[in-house]
Amino acid sequence: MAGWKSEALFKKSKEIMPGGVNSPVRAFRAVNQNPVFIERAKGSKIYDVDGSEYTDYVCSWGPGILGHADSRVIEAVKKACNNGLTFGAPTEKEYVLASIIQELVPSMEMLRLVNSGTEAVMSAIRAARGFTGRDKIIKFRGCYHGHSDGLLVKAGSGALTQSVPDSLGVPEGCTESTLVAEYNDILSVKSLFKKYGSGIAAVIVEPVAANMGVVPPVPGFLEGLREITKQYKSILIFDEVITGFRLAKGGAQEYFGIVPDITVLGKIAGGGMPLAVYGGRRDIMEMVAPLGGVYQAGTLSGNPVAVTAGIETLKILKDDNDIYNKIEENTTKIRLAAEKAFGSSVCVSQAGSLMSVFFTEEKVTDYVTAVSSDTEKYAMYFDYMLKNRIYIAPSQFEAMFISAAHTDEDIERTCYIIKQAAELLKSYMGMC
Ligand code: HOZ
Repeated sequence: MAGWKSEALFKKSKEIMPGGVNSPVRAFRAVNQNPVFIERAKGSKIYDVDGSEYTDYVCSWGPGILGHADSRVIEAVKKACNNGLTFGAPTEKEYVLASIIQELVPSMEMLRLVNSGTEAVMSAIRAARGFTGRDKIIKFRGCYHGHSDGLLVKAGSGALTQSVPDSLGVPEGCTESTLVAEYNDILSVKSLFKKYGSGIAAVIVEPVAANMGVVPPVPGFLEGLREITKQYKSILIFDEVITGFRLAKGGAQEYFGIVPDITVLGKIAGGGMPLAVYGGRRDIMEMVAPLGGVYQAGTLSGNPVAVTAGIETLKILKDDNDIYNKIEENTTKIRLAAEKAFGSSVCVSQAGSLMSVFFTEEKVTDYVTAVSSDTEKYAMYFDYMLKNRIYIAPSQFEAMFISAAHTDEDIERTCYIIKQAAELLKSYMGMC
């Protein structure tokens, strides 16, 4: 529960910002609460303005793989700030970051640094369209690729949480080229290709859907996408904003062994600063201005401070061979604890260090099964966790993120609180 200072700030904020927030999912509406306002964070903990400490499993929605305010990243960022905040001109550091990214994600033969995942996806799609000379794209119901017009169609994340998967204010013309298939259902993709094949520029997918809760790909799904896009000379875009540098050093494409034509990165790539990336096959990226006719630009693209945070974070991940095992093991501990505590009344999904507890007896493999989750039960679960100072996503349709800063003690306590939450919910469910 939010303390009085959070409540007071929320009240004032609502006067000047829609819903009192700068991104809808932060408003805690789905869980019938008011948000806690955060003052600072360190390691696995965040602290609100009322002085409460929480073990954080939102991790800024993914960037915080090292935990908060890692001293190595902070020191580098401080130094970078002293040298100037923005130049609007190229720097050596941009080249350094691009090289590290390319080394870790070799399919990105050429790449561009931009500011947000939304911008990176928008640009990636433009490049795919420019390259193929085709207009149509396929996205998947419940996947979220930022809030650009053409992609706010059957979208996940906040759009699903707030029940606006198809936003107002988006002209029909902007979405008429967006085709929607079912995640994990390759037949739904095949039938769209059968109908529109030579008109489809790209298929964009979250290789692990993580914006309708975490829904891993079923065996054969990503392989099927790779095959059919090759067959129709269409571009396969992996939106790895969440999975990039999280599932493995080389992201989901390394984890599952499928190479896309274009990759979109964000979150971890900027080490907690606003930075995102799109890139891929050289022949496609050579279409981007000034080399080619696909336009994309930005005053703050490759911002030196954000780039520094990205470089330091990726260097740490690149040189550490234990992080990925550790965060996946810790996630498995929490998943097993949740499965044991709730039994068959929930479906707990996991991919690497991402997980979700769905309050449904169905096996969650797609949009329909994801939304079969009882969101009221999720709200009760969230409430119990928050009261016990464990900060998880205030929406069923987001992921739980485990970081390298979570200690054994954090994990043990989290498992214990989940067990207590399950007992409470079971007694409540029994009463219903
Ligand atoms: N962009 C994040 C997608 N899961 C959610 C956070 C937000 O929209 O603020």
